[in-house]
Amino acid sequence: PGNVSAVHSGVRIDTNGSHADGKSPNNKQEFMRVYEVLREELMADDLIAGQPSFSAEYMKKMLDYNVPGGKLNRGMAVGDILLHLTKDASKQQLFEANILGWCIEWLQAFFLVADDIMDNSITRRGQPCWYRVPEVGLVACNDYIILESCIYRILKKHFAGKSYYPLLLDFFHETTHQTAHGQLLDITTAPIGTVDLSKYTEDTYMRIVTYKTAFYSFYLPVVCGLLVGGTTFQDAFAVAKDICIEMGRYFQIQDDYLDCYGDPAVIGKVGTDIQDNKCSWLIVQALQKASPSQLAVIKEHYGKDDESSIAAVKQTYRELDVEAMFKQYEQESYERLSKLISQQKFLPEEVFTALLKKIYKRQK
Ligand code: GPP
Ligand code: MG
Ligand code: MG
Ligand code: MG
Repeated sequence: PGNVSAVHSGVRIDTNGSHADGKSPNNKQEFMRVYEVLREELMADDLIAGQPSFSAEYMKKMLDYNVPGGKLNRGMAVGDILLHLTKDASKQQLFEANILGWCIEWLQAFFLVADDIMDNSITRRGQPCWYRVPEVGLVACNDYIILESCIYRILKKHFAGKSYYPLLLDFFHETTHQTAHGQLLDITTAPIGTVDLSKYTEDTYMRIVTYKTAFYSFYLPVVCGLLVGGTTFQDAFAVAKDICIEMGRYFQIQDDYLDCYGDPAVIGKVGTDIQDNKCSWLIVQALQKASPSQLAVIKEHYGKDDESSIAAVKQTYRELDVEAMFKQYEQESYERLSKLISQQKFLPEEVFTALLKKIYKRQK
């Protein structure tokens, strides 16, 4: 055993019936090979292969630019979760987990191409945002539709025969619905040209981050791992949801922190939350502590796209030591999560501790 490989679109993937090596974690090289399999399958589609070559070439370039270049935390998590869930997962199951991992990376690519247009962002993953590539521009709107449609072609090809196929489809659709409504709240809390600081409440903030980030970034990977692993136990899903939502909130609060305090060379993107008028964790905290004169500075400068206004807001953050508030929140959040994880009895702790370890005190 171990030397029988299935050939998928010319790329060899080891999927024979023997067990995946439960001791070694899912590896990145293998995960990248699955990307190539999926991309080649998509490109071999009758419709796409029949297009004039410049169109097929555009598609391939668009996929390579937007799908594989991130940290791959979400995508790789599905296989990791499967391996933590069951020590005797088969290689075929690991392959399926990695395919679902890529579906989540495709979903993320769809969201990011769209989000960067809405946020008027500059760079993403160390390169210009896709819509800023000269020959792309607003064709990016069609591209994110194509990115989303790829998910359902991949799911159909690889999962249509599975008993959990309807559940998978429903989870991807439901997650898109949740994320889009989180995004709607994010955008409508920050209308261009008007700053209404009374909108920036803790409650609105928590709704934004729960819906725009937590479901697709944490709950969806865990659900995919559970389904491939054969879990149908409802209590396991309920526990996973609670923990993943808490972890997703923490993750987005880190994203808001890094938008202002992160190093663009490390995070691969330039922060725009202050000039974009965003309901960020930092401004919500600052507003709760600000003196009347600091409030006046924020009112005057928040949401203005010029360097001196951005600097004035950052100066107020420094005076209030918002950075220390974040560090304190980070510690409390880590402790709360660790407790939630150890208190539940339905799933192995490593399913969640491995996720948490990857993001705790992250710099990017
Ligand atoms: C992160 O917000 C949330 C998303 C990328 C989800 C977008 C959802 C859509 C339906 C388009 P962010 O703007 O803080 O992310 P970043 O800092 O990476 O731009
Ligand atoms: Mg953004
Ligand atoms: Mg955004
Ligand atoms: Mg952000």
